[in-house]
Amino acid sequence: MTASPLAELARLLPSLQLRTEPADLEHYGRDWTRRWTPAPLAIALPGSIDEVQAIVRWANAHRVALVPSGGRTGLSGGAVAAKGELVVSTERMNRVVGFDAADRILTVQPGIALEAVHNAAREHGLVYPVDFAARGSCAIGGTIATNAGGIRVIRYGNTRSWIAGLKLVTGTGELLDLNRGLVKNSSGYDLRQLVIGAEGTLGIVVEAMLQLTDAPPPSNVMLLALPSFDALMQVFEVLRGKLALSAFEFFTDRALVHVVAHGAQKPFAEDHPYYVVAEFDAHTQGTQDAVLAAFETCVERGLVGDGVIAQSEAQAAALWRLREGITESLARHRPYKNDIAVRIGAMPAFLDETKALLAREYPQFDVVWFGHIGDGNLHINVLKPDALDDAAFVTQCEQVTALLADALQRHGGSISAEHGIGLVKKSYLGSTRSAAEIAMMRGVRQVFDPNGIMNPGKLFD
Ligand code: 2HG
Ligand code: ZN
Repeated sequence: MTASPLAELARLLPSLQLRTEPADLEHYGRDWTRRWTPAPLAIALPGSIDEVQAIVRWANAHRVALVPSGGRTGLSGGAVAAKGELVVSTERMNRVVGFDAADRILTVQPGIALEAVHNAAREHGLVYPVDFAARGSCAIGGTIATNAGGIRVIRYGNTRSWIAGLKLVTGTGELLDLNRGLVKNSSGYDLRQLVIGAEGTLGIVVEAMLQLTDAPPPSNVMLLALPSFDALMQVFEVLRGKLALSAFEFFTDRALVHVVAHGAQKPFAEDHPYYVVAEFDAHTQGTQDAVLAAFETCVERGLVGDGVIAQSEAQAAALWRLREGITESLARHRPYKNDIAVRIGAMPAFLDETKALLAREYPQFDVVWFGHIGDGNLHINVLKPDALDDAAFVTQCEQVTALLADALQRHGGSISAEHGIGLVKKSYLGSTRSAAEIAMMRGVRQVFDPNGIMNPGKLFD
């Protein structure tokens, strides 16, 4: 690549912020996967939809690959730029565009952080219910690109359920205004839903209409220690029958070891194999009784080893930290991430089988399981042993993922639940989607992006 296409871009758009400093290439070229060496051509920080369109048209003319980039908190390599691409960062497009009270729609630019969306919604007495630990750093555009899930999917569903409309600059530079906030719109293909989860391969989301909803009633949190995964599933059944659950999250003893080593408070004197953080509405007089009844049922059936209910907001936050702090606590072990989904009913068999398989075939690995059990989503992090070099570790982890992919195929699951396919899971896409489906996805991509400039090499080659 010569410098001239970039010089041409600078000439075309004199007010466009373009960065080529090595520190910027390094910073914007990587995401939280940290596996690839960043090597972008340059970083563009457009400030308007017009600038994004002009960049895409320029990229088509010069066949320059573009990597749409938000908070780069992704765990599948979807925002990595390691092959001379132009990173198109939405960082400067981070404003609330407007609020429509009648429709309860907050319109935002794509670079706004999820937490800023939460705060803006709260100012209107409402909530945007998608939530997860990276809320302070991730950008809403990235959550749309991956159809992010998070901790309250059992009540609210994924990002997909909350996007009332979006504006997309397609791979040809066309601006599409999709769905425009309509609740009902039975007028053919819902292109908005195609874009959600497309990992930036169809275009760049330049504006989103977020559906807000009523703030939930006050909640409380309990932490339970459980003797087995089977018990955990039974506890889920009991609790969802007796309480209005908004989250049901789990982690294993290994996750607890790491999160405690990272500064969280050890919750119980004894060790237990499994733990659950359950959040539930706690606004009615009857809740206290229901909680006690649920807890008693679980104890009578021998399902619970120990338990605690938060007595204050600070305690609730401390219990949540045990779950939400896991990713950060594992980061220094350079974990290889797996983010799988199976139907809830298939989870015990999948977990028992794969946990035993991994312990037998890869005893050298510390494998940390945690995730969103209420919606069938398990995070399986394989930690790098100090003795193993990076390349050997990745090779072995890819064998682990191949085993998981095989088990997922048998159990009817998916190789990515909420993190996307990106670069990390690209070679396993065929274990989750049929050849016919992948061929159709390629066809769709061809329509939106005939020159293949949008995030090439992600999702599929
Ligand atoms: C979570 O649920 C995130 O905490 C991150 O999806 C999961 O680090 C992971 O593997
Ligand atoms: Zn998660």
